[in-house]
Amino acid sequence: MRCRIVGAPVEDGAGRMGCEMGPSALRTAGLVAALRALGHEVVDMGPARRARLRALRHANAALKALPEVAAWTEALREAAYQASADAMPIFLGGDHSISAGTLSGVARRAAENGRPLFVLWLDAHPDFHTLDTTVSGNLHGVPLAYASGQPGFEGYFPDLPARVEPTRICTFGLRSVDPAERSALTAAGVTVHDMRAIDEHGAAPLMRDFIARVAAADGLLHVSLDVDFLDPGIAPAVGTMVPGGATFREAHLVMEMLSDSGLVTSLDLVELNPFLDERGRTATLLVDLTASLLGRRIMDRPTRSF
Ligand code: 5AB
Ligand code: MN
Ligand code: MN
Ligand code: MN
Repeated sequence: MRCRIVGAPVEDGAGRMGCEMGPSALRTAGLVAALRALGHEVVDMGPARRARLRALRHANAALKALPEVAAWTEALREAAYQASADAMPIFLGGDHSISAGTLSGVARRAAENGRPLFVLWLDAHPDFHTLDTTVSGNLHGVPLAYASGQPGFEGYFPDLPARVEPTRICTFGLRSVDPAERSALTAAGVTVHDMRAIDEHGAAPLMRDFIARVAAADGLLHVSLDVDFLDPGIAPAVGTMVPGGATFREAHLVMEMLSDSGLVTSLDLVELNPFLDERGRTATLLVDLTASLLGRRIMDRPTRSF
């Protein structure tokens, strides 16, 4: 497979600084070499560049860095559209606001190719706020709402070339959902596999069902991996620690099942804050998870699943 690495050194959407260093840390942790060792052709596109800022005023006074995030969304939408023409793009965040751009770019590509786009959102949070409902004003909390066409972004974020159908989104690992997000997720018909569901059923059957749906629809699959999907005990490099996240093996199992499915067509690695890491262990874990997603196996064959 051909992978295109796209740097998205963005931290305007997060509540604290540091995510801008994410792409460097992932490169330092050996992302490119790990993918090449698996036999993939890797093209490093270097960092995307923000589009021009426009003055924007909004009634929600809490909003932070709206012009910056809107301009990044515009640039990353274009980068994602281009990079997905002939390869699997891997976007190195940057905070999660980058997914407003990456998702809208791959959604346009999918629409032009006549393929339904599915999204697996691996995160402690659904990031389903609109510009009107966010209380913190941190725009890494809105990308999924924007990309799936929730109201209130018109005139602020770039117009959506194609929206992600909310019923084709599966959020996985949630354990911090704000009241406005809860009602909006339900109304939109987004699948929610929260941490309780993972505890009760295990990650495997939930993933198997979702993968089967994507396969049955001949869909494309975008995976968005927020570091806080992982338990902070194994992934300390996050701005907001939410206890009770996915374990090391749960996370690898998700990646291994996705790898076996052969369905994943694009990937975000987001919210890594290297300033908060411990001797690179979170960056290294993200590289290892990406390797599992792209074919690294314990044995030289898929493990038999029952
Ligand atoms: B992340 C919160 N819902 O709106 C908000 O890390 C958290 O990309 C957003 O998932 C977390 O600020 C955004 C409380
Ligand atoms: Mn997130
Ligand atoms: Mn999160
Ligand atoms: Mn975060």
